[in-house]
Amino acid sequence: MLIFPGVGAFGTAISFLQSRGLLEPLRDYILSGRPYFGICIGMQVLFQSSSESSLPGLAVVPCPIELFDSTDKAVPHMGWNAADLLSPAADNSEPVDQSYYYYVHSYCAKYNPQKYPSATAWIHTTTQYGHELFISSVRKGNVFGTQFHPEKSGAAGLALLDAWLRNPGAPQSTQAPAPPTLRAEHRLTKRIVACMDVRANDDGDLVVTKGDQYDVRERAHSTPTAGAVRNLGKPVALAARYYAMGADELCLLNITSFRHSPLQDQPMLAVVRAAAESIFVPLTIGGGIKDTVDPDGTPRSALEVAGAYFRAGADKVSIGSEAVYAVERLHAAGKRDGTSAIETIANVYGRQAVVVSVDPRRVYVDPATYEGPYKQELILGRPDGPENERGKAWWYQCTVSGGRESRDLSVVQLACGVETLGAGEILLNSIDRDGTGLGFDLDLINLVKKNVQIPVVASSGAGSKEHFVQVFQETAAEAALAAGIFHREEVQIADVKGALQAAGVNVRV
Ligand code: 1PR
Repeated sequence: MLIFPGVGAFGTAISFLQSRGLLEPLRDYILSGRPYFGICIGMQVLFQSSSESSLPGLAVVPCPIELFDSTDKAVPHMGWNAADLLSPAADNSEPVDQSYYYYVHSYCAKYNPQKYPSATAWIHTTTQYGHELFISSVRKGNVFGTQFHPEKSGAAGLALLDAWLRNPGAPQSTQAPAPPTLRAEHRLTKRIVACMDVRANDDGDLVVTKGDQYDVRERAHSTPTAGAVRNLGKPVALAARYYAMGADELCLLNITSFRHSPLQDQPMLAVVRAAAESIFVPLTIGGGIKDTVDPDGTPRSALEVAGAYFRAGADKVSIGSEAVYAVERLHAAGKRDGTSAIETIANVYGRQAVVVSVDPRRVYVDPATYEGPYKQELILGRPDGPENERGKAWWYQCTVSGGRESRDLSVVQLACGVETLGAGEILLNSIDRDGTGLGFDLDLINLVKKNVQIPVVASSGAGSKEHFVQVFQETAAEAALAAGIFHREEVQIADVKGALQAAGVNVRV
């Protein structure tokens, strides 16, 4: 049996297979009738072509892979969505069931039986994203392919893999396939992300910490721990707990790795490796994804650093400071030069694997006299907002090195710039709201959402389950992230999802 999982760009996948002499053996294997299971790019290579690249695919499935239409939705399609069977097996032995599965891709095989009638026999399930239907899995004879990632789809995905391993041949269906119909709404769920900020404590052990407005040291002067790095537990244990509690994604941010080379930072790689062994939802790793030089003088590119994290088990990498510098260079040159970490990583691993973590801080100004460059981006404090914000006006300035240094760049400039460079998602923090429990910064989220097409993860300030309902009702964020309330067990992930369901927000429960 051959399982070919993958995340990446179509052209890179095909040219790697070609250059390693694997393309023809792969075709021969598939045509030999032995069991094949392709996941994501491992499914896409079965198709005849992709608009992502000029290289041809294996052409086992006679239809092309195309880019999603981004006029009515965020692209990439990222998160948990359904997979509807076209013709259920007579004995109900299909591995795909009514569960939600995890998707992360910008390109897909569009459902178009009129244009590609000979591909119809391959269609196993379809899925709706926005107002487009696409082929979310193919199955015929010895071949099975899923656009979604069973290995990242929690218990449902593990059950699917188990069922396929037991019975890899396509079961016979007695029913004629029922053509899918377009629904009024797609079923992509809103995602709940648990975030762990990781750093070495004063004894050199990696711990999960949590700051208030990015200050992670204990403040209370009277306690014996005053001034020490706040320790909220061990990263792998906490990650496993959040997986078991139903988090849709996990995020591990190495918050001090901008100081040194992460390839020397074996404990962080070990944390990722250990977490990925027992956690079957997507894992984003951030901190120190940049070109760097090891202490022995060996240069390491951001691509190498990211590759080490992907091989250790990360699904996405999150870039902070380096993204700010890259957009500054983009503005100075007026065009992309292909060398930034965002571009080089997206080129090999696909844009969906590149998250940009943004750390904006408010700059308060007098709206009556402000004539600076960010006039169009000014926000006026809401009359129903937190008391200390009412009647004030501000713009959002980007920072680097965990908020330690401010740069002459607004959050809108950064968001648009990283989208141009090829980022696939924005993790939108707020230094002002971080750790305050005052709720997400809705104005900030709406401002960024209005300016980009890629998905946005709302972060910072969650203090109650109602804040999650509010962020999804009042903004178009695709996901919401929290740290402190989950670490302190003030709110359970199940309670958040219960409140969202009660409010009519589609979530995975
Ligand atoms: O610049 O590429 O090395 O990346 C550094 C990464 O580390 C960035 O993603 C940056 O956001 C993060 N970081 C750096 N310093 C800190 C700090 O706290 N001192 N943490 C830090 C950022 C913010 C969120 C937090 C939410 C939710 N953490 O991730 O989890 O605000 O918190 P809440 O729910 O408790 O309010 P680079």
